[in-house]
Amino acid sequence: MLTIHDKKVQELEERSTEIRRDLIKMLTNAGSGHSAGPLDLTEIFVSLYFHVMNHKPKQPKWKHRDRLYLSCGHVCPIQYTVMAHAGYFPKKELMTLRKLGSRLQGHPEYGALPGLENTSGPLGNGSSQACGSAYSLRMDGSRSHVYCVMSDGELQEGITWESAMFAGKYRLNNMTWIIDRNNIQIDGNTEDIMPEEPLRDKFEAFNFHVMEVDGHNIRDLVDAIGQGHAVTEKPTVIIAHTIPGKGVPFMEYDFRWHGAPPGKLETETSPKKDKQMQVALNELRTLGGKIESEHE
Ligand SMILES: Cc1ncc(C[n+]2csc(CCOP(=O)(O)OP(=O)(O)O)c2C)c(N)n1
Ligand SMILES: [Mg+2]
Repeated sequence: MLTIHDKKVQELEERSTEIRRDLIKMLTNAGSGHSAGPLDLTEIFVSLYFHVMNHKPKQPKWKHRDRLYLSCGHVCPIQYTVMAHAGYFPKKELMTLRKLGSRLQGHPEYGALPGLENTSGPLGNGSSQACGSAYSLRMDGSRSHVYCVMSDGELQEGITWESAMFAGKYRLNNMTWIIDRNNIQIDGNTEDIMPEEPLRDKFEAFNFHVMEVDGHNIRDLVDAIGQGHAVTEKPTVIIAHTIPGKGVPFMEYDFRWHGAPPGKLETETSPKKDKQMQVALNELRTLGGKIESEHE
């Protein structure tokens, strides 16, 4: 049974702040990349890698590991940052994001970096990759659990629903999907571009066990994941409600930060480009957590 103590929640909250700070620095240094999704997925990735998943960073191919399939590949800066903190590769490599020859490309490539389970970027594919993995692990009698992190924009891809149909039919109860329900996609708000609601009803119709949580509340996330483990005969989907750009107020709720790093976009409410990284780092202090340096 998956549980979490108050002290651990606090530790993971502090870790989340440190990770958001590293994210801001790496994105600014790269000069391109996505900000909104990675910032809002921080607690989800921190909970998975630092509490939920059974894995060994120094033995990335360990047979009994849980598997994490990232479907919306463009949010990989958060996965890279959390993996570096977890010990998969040196933290200093984060500064090579999107550079020529780097292992940390703008969309993840299977085989490039130890610990990645799949290649992603074309939206929608991760859910079917996760289904194949969950199905075959079950055939092997494995106790490993399969997680798939996906975005709400991906729910507009037909393949997502094909894989949902498969997961429902084969009752893949060794699989949990976590949807980043941040309500934005590349060009605007999801409900304006292609309405997705009622999501809960849709997933229930596909034979999923559905839960909804605040995607920034580590305790609620961990509890929901634990409840999902206990479900028999059905896959689980957790609709995680998040705030795009979470932690950096001038980015929050604004879809224009979907694909822009600090320093590359000026909005009515943002600081001037050259001040954005510093302002973002200062604002993150108010979220709490350990501060590595008073002078960036
Ligand atoms: C099949 C496919 N179509 C289009 C794209 C281009 N694209 C990349 S991200 C994105 C927005 C999708 O929305 P979401 O994943 O919810 O983005 P976020 O919440 O991170 O802003 C689009 C259309 C793509 N990567 N793959
Ligand atoms: Mg989205």
